[in-house]
Order: sequence, then C-alpha cells, then structure tokens
Amino acid sequence: MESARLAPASSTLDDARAAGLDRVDLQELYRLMLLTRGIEERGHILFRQGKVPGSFYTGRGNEAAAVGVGLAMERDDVGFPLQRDMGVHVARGTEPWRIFAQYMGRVDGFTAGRDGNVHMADTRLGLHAMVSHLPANVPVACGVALAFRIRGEARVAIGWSGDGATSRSDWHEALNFAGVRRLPVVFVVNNNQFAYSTPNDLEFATGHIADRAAGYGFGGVVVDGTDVVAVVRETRAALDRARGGGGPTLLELVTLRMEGHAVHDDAYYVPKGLHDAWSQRDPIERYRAFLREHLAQFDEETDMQVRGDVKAELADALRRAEASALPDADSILDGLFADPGELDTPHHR
Ligand SMILES: Cc1ncc(C[n+]2csc(CCOP(=O)(O)OP(=O)(O)O)c2C)c(N)n1
Repeated sequence: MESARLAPASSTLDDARAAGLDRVDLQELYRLMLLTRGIEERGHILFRQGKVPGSFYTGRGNEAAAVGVGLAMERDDVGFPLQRDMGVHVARGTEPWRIFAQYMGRVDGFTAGRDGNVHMADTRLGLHAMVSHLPANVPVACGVALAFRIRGEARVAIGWSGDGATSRSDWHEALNFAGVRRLPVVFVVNNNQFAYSTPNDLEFATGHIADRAAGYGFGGVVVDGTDVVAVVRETRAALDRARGGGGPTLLELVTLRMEGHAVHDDAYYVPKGLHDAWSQRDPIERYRAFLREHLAQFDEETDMQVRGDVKAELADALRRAEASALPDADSILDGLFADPGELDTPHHR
C-alpha cells in the first residue's frame, strides 16, 4: 500500500535553481553542514573529556536533512527540532559558542545548565527546545499552526519526529487534527531506519511512513535525506502549500543513523553492510562532489578556505564557551517556574 510521492533526486544546477538556490546559497549549504558536523564532533570530544553532563546525542548522517529544512524555513516560521537536528539550529543562525556552552551546562547555554545538553533552542530564532517525551512537540506544533490561522498570519509551524516516534498515538492525533483543520503545518519525519535498536520493518506496515499521510487527508513525500538540494526543494514546496492554505504535508526524510542512539550505544544491531552502503552516501561528501562538479567557483582552494574558516570559527566558539561560568547553585530555581503575573494570556489575567 503506497500512496506517497517519491521525490526525484537532484543532480544538476537546474535542480538547484528549481529549489530556489543561487550560487551563494549552494556554498552556504556546504558551510552549514560542515559547521553542524563540526559542532557535534567537538561536542563528542568534550563529552569524552568529561565536560558534558549526561549522555550525548548526535545527528551524523542527518546534516543535509536538518540544514535543508532549516534553510528552507522563512524567518517567521516556527520549528520544533529534535536531537538529530542540530543543522536546523545552525541554519537558523544559532551561535556555535552558545551551543557548546549549552553542552557543558554553562550559564551562557540556552537553558543555563537547567536542562539536558541537546534540549536546547534559541527561541529568538523561532525554534523551541525539545522535551524527551517523543513526539510530544508535534501536537504543540499543530497548536502553533492553529494560532497562526486564528491570527491570520502567513506563517508555518514545523513539527519533527523520528521514525520510532510515529508509532505513538500523539503523533497520529496531531496528524489527524492538522488534516481535519487543514493547518499550516509541515510534519518532518527523520526516518533514520532505527528507533533505538528497532528496525523499520518492526515499526510500520506501510511501504513508507509518508504513506500514512493519506489516512489523514493530505500528501506525503519520501525524500532522500542525504540529498540536501532535494530536501530544500521539497520543504519549500510543502511550506508554500501550507502558507497558501493548502494544508499539511508529511515529509519523510530517509537517512541512516550513522552513530549509536547516543554515545553510550555502539549500534551493534545495525547490519555492517547497511552501514557501509550508507557511508558511501555521506551527505557532506556527496554534496562536496556535487559542488566540485557543477559550481565553477568551488575549486579545491575555495573548499579548503571554507573548511578552514569553519575550523577557526569552532575553535573560537569553544574558547568562548569554556570561559563561560557554571551556574551558581543558589540560582538553580531561577527561571524554572513561571509567575502567573508575568503571563500575558487571557486565562492568566
Ligand atoms: C514517549 C517516549 N517513550 C520512550 C522514549 C525513550 N526513547 C528516547 S529516543 C527513543 C527512540 C526514538 O527513535 P526515533 O523516533 O526513531 O528517533 P531517533 O532516535 O532514531 O532519531 C526512545 C524509545 C521517549 N523519549 N519518549
């Protein structure tokens, strides 16, 4: 039973143009993906150095999926990215040094040491921090979309989940509500083929996760999540549809989770052949090859320059984050509870 559209691959500059990407955007996508991977690689080193409390999660292999959606969003759109979606934060302009500060529980992190290292977002950039209860943020994205509708604003909300989280009832309730009310919302599913150790064939009985959208009255699209240009194109189309009153879309971005569920997991259950095959499709390597082949300005020297700049930016960011203080123990309850007097919503007045 298959109803979702399979998005075509991107392979030429015309494909990039069709996605609304000019030469500057194309190089920027590369920089953003490098920055994303570099942040997580350095975060992992900080973890091994004992500087990151708790466990540590990365989205290796998901850089194109996350950066592509983040870049396609309009300034006033609102998103609820997850632990695999560092690229969304980076593409929206989150400062790397504050991400490192968040990793290390410092006062300059987004939660100032009060929540898990990847439970973060810079709300000024239209992003909301994840909570552990997956996919609890997806119904909230629908609520945000409903608010946009009521206020008559041309804005779209984006709710993320993993493949595993689509087995939860709150995910289905959210999709049903969004379909019934034709809300301006886009559902992004990072299908990295494993929900912790559970493979796709033990998670759902349809051919694709995106096939389920038909059951809720809207369209689903399956996209190669390692193809950043295709991700931008399909996200922009879905956002335009939502903004224009055409209702929700379910975007299934297919990747493989290239590292364990978190750093404590060696992912022994992922078949070696599968891992090897997806290693050949590393999103950054793929994209570098695309740029080298199609973008005249992107020669070896430019590539080295971009990589060098990213490295220098991250070194600076690390220094700045290491200089940030740990929170004062006496302030630990500050900002945890809202004071009803500060809330400007009708039922709090
Ligand atoms: C409601 C709920 N149940 C269980 C968990 C524990 N848990 C955290 S991540 C995870 C697997 C999620 O898999 P998936 O949605 O595919 O996302 P991925 O981690 O692969 O990106 C589980 C079971 C949780 N966070 N929330």
